[in-house]
Amino acid sequence: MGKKHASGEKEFLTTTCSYDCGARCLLQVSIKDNKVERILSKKVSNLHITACPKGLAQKDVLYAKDRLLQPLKRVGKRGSQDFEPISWAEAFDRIAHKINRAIEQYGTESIYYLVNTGSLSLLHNSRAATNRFFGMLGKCTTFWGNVSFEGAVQSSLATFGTLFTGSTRDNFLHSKLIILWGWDPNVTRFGSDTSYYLKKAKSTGAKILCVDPRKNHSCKDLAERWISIKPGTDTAMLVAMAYVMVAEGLYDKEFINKYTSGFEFFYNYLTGKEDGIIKDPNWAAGICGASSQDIIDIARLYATIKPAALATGWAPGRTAFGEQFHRASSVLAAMTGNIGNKGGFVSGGTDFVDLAMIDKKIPFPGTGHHMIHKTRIYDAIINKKALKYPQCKVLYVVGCNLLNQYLNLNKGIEALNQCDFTVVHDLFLTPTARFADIVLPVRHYLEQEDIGLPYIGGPYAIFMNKTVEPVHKAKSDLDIFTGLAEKMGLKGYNPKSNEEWMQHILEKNPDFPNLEELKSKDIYPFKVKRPWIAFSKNMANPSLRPFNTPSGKIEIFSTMFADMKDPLIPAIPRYIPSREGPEDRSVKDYPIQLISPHSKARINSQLYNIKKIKYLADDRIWINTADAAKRGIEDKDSVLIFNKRGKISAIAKVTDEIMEGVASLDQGQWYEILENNEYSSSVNILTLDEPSPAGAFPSNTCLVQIAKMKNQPM
Ligand SMILES: Nc1nc2c(c(=O)[nH]1)N[C@H]1C(S)=C(S)[C@@H](COP(=O)(O)OP(=O)(O)OC[C@H]3O[C@@H](n4cnc5c(=O)[nH]c(N)nc54)[C@H](O)[C@@H]3O)O[C@H]1N2
Ligand SMILES: Nc1nc2c(c(=O)[nH]1)N[C@H]1C(S)=C(S)[C@@H](COP(=O)(O)OP(=O)(O)OC[C@H]3O[C@@H](n4cnc5c(=O)[nH]c(N)nc54)[C@H](O)[C@@H]3O)O[C@H]1N2
Ligand SMILES: [Mo]
Repeated sequence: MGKKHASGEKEFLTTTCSYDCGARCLLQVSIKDNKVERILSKKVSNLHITACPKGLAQKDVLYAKDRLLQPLKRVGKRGSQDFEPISWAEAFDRIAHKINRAIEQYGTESIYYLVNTGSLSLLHNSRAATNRFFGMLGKCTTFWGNVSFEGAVQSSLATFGTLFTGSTRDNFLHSKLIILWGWDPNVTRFGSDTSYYLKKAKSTGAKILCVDPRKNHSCKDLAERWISIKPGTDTAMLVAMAYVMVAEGLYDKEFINKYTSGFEFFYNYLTGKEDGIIKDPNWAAGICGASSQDIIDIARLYATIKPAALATGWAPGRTAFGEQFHRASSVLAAMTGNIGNKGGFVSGGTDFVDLAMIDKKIPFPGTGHHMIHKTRIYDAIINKKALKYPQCKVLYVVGCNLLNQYLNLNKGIEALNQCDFTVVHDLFLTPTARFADIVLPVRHYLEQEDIGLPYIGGPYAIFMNKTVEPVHKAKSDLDIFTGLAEKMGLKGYNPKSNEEWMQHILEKNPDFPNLEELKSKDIYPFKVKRPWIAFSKNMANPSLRPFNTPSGKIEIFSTMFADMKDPLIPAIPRYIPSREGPEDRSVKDYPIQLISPHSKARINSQLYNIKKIKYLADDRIWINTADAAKRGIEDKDSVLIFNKRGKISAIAKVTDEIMEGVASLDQGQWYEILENNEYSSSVNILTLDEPSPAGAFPSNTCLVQIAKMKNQPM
């Protein structure tokens, strides 16, 4: 099947997005006179991957009036939008000069670089292109900690010895019970086919429950019951569920004996043998806000309905002790025998081991950088004591709207104001780009060839056609670094053509077809037995050491964590009360726990500037009816949300679909510098830049106060 169908003067070409929702939907693009006319979702038989409105709105991104067309140099104040166009030659000149001078005077470690989500396609992958460049430059300073799911990463490594704990989404068709725990896939996707299979599972009789501080979209669409829970207290509830299973003899002893190690330590913790505190439902109810009867009910259901999926999202892991959430839910999956089986589910990060995004892209040399946790980026730049961190002389940011998406934004402004020289690659003049000295425009994926691979769901690959010629001077990250490397005399940065790189990437992975075959098809489904289920092989053959952990078993007692000897990273999963949680003393002044979910209308902060998609946004702050009444707040009132770190404003959505004591404001609204008592709605003005002990990015741990604005806008 060719994919270029001529019909009159129109052409149709297929591609997919390269966004960080992880889904990859087949888009059919119609083109006339080198212009994209329309984008539609293209059906594929046997795969259920209908595109979402964000993918279908890409014409508006490609032709957005504010799209960057050429390199820019800042001429106004930092944070302003005063920039002047310059040529690529001048941009490379200036950057090369600054980098060379910083290295001469302060060493390579004074070059800080940060790359985040940007493009996640395989060829023009922002991370691979950036890491390769700075890897060749020498020992620079960069950042660790996956902002999305480091809690899950650490938990999966400790418990299972691998990151790949998922299964193909058709596995839900075998689940008789599905608990959506801090998970809203009808918004966040988690694979193009996830919503389809969840809906189908429901229609064929699966019982679906939801545990979340909010009655979220998926909860409304799918669940028969919503159990509300205070953010950051999930581990207490999970632990009490484990207690019920132990007390009532409901857990799968055979599974625990055969496949796990260290259960006795967890048992002693649950029953109070260890510390005198029995972790029963009454104990947990006092912490998490769910009733003890709800905890008992859900424990009994999960222990007795088989198979069952405790389907965990990543948001509960983005809390001050986020790793404990993923660990506790992994232990419950073991206690109910729901690992490696049809219809089970294991908490974690990525899906399909052989197709993982790791090392399947452009290789990069050098891993010897100075590493700082991502939440510490501003401290490191400000570097008041100049002790712990190398001095930052150049900050190089690729595909990251740092000054919006990272925590403690006001500290971020202070830091970026202090940077000697900042470079940003982006498609738009984002809040972060406005603080840069040089901004370099990147291409949209509709303007270049590439390979798309979902990181969850599928599995399949999509050849991404170049649908139109770029109508301006933007380059891909790879081309930008190629130009800069040439200017700086870094030999061997890009020895291959794009075509050769794609061949190289495909050859490295035995599951991929060759480039010719990939190009000849709209979509290439991988040949796997469905459902593909992580650990099914380990379960089938529990011979000597089926798991890649020190004990060879699923580690309920983690040797990896025990070796750290840090009471805040305990060897068994534990509930640990956290700062800015419901048990923190600062609730006196800031009594509301604020969470910031991902928006249906955006991918993180992307698409915020695209009008066509605004209709999907819910940018009001959800506040419970009782909390609103106490503050004299009515629906649609303007409110101020504040704590010690800053102040933002938003319109109130007064509702019982969020529990009392919790508020929710979608992340990703752009920070704007405003005057005259006007406040931006960028939620990270309020969050604290402090990682969890194992390195999670705790955006959902944040206490605030909310008040009605004195002067309501007309
Ligand atoms: N439309 C859309 N899709 C996206 C993205 C996007 O921006 N927009 N971003 C993508 C990216 S980068 C990522 S990392 C994923 C994020 O995926 P997740 O982290 O799973 O998504 P969130 O929307 O943050 O939160 C999911 C649910 O968790 C709830 N929640 C928040 N805190 C807690 C808690 O402490 N406990 C419990 N039980 N529930 C809690 C929220 O109310 C929400 O309903 O989504 C990806 N998909
Ligand atoms: N409060 C709060 N904060 C959060 C979260 C939360 O739940 N709550 N979630 C966190 C999570 S999970 C994530 S992943 C982060 C995301 O944080 P970021 O990685 O900063 O995500 P985006 O806002 O999508 O910014 C990506 C930028 O890359 C640009 N871009 C797109 N394609 C390309 C390309 O090919 N090359 C280059 N150079 N740039 C490109 C886009 O225009 C955009 O400005 O936010 C985190 N921040
Ligand atoms: Mo993320």
